[in-house]
Amino acid sequence: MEKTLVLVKPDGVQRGLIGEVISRLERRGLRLVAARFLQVSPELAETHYAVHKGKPFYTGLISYITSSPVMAMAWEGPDAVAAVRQTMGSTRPTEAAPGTLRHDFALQVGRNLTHASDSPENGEKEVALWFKAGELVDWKRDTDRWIFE
Ligand code: IDP
Ligand code: MG
Repeated sequence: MEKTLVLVKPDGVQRGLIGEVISRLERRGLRLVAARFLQVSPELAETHYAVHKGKPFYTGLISYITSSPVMAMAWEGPDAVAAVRQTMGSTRPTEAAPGTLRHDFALQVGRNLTHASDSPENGEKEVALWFKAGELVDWKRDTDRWIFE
């Protein structure tokens, strides 16, 4: 089953929106696999955002993600990566579709509430970066057959 990493970033945690994010992903039908509430170290932040190193917003991005705890989660489902990114909305909140998290709860790109993996390959990589194999729970829900075809 495809897996994706979701972070409720420091702004979402400070604003009390962890439950809102989880609730939307649950209602969508995705299955929670792992969760960890943590203060992100500069090392983890730099590895996670290595692809953005050198960009003008990089330094601000590292201070943003390390400024307060985050809620890190792994979710799974068919097309989990695309489904979660759709529920999050576009990177820039003013370009995010109405009804998405970033539209409904954010205004600026530097405070856009969530992270979600952008490809199945990165989903695998990021879940492995944030969680040890033993922290991923392999389970079935009674509702799975009504959500997964
Ligand atoms: P994504 O989070 O939608 O995948 P990316 O392009 O991977 O977007 O950028 C990672 C994060 O970096 C964004 O979510 C946002 O927090 C931040 N970011 C991206 N572009 C800018 C910018 O132009 N100014 C400030 N922050 C930015
Ligand atoms: Mg990204």
